[in-house]
Amino acid sequence: MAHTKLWVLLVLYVGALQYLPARTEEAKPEGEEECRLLGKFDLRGYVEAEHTDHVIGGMFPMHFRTILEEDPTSTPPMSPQCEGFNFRGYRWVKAMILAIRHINKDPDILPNITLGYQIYDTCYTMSKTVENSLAFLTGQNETTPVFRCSSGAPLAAVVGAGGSTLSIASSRILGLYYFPQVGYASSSLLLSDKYQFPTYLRTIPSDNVQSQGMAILVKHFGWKWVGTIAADDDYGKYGVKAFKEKIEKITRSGEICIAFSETIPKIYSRTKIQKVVETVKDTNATVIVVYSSDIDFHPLVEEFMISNISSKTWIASEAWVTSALIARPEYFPLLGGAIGFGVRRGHIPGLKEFLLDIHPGRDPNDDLAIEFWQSAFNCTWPNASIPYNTDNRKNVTGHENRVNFTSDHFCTGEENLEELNNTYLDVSELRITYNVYKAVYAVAHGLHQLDLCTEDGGPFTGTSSRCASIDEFEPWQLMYYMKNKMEFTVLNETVHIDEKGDVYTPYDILNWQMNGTNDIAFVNVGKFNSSGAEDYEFMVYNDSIFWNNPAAANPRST
Ligand code: TCR
Repeated sequence: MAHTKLWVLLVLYVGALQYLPARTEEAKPEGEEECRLLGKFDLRGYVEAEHTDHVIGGMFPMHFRTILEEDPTSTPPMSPQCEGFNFRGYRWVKAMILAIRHINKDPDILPNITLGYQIYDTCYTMSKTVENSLAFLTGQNETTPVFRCSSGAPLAAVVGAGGSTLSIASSRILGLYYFPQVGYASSSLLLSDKYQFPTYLRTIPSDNVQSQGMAILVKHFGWKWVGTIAADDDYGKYGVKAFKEKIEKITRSGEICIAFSETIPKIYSRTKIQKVVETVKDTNATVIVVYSSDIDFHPLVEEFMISNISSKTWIASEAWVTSALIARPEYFPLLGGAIGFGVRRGHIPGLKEFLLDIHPGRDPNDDLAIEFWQSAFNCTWPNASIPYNTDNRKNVTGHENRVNFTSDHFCTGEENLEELNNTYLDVSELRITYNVYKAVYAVAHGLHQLDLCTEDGGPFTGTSSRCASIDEFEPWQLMYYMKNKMEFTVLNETVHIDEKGDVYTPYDILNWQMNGTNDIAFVNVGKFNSSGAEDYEFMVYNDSIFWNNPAAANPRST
């Protein structure tokens, strides 16, 4: 019954985007307008919904961007295409799938239940994320089966959606129906507000903690002038805002001052980026905080390189501190010595083997595996319909303009994955990947609690047992269990998610150094542990830090 209600509400809510089902067309009462197709979803994703009791949804940035349409009003609206294969995002997807397999094999958690998954690509954009969220709720899309109706296994919860701005958008939709959502990377402070995001939980600490850590770090080293650069999103802007507030809180007035505050545009604009570069060139401040994802920061780094910026000390936010996109030896003259905060790291047994278990020849419909292979080995898979390495952005620094670029040699399928030196296979810094794994376990734990409900012990009035049945429950009933008693153990770590959906795990303080093999090493130079309040633990080993300036010493940013 409630499903029908949900369905009706959604059709009303998403009228503009919805492909109304044939059912409505058949029963067209006299005088009622015929339903027309207004737009199309094109959600390339993974489904493993056969023989599963419950499905967990996932949203991951498997691509970096969507291709902007030249003139979107001359054709019916179509979902934009994506480009720029994201190896790191793909590793997160694999971690989710592996977590589900581990849970299915584990006799201690949901013993008689098989979980499946439905994973969509957000392409790191808002529009795709909103599409995905609507598809999760309605089961309506062009390429994957309907699963939220009586026939298929129901969707229990959603894991995702990557960046904060995307999680906020999807959470506003999922929250309407009290649909549980567990984030693995969205750390914006905004998401702790349960009035706005009642069903959002996460396995990454809020940036309230990281910003406090950065402020303490700046004070610890006695820097007076600090510049800030933020990505133009809910992560960057709120992170920097919290950093400034924390500085005010822990220092006397005038002890630490903000030299400048810049933002990195969300849509590539060389002019706007060059303005940031000018500011950095002109400033006397030697310490600069950058709160941004690696994807957004990268074009600015390219532009800094062209301008030969050096001798700055960069304070890195967690989203770029260990990113392979940014931590490249050629950027070391600019960014070497950076000090940043990394969330807790973990080891996932069997992940490496699972990552290696991929081949484009296995399933001709596995577009992502084919695209992975093409991008990893710079080759074209015979008869593949997926373009390789396209870049439709205009005037991008460091790239020649490449549209529909094809490699001049074919992939043989014999390429050696183990020799691939690429972030996909790098399991040495599993931080967000580990959070993904924990997020899937959080959902499974919630389901397990729901299943353990015993007669009279349940909270739901109106049913004889006061329990929800694992075979047929509503999303808000699962949410009850995910809000209460969220303490569970994953890979020997006890995870506790509080009533605001937040976790508090310690940060490693990392410093970029060059190791003997001409690679960047993220050297652990300290620890920060806090719940955002006054009592915290902060420790840095000053002597272990590499400073990237001619004096090789703590810079005086005066
Ligand atoms: N929070 C960012 C997104 C993000 C991220 C990452 C993206 C974080 N860490 C690592 C890629 C890789 C932390 C947000 O938007 O909330």
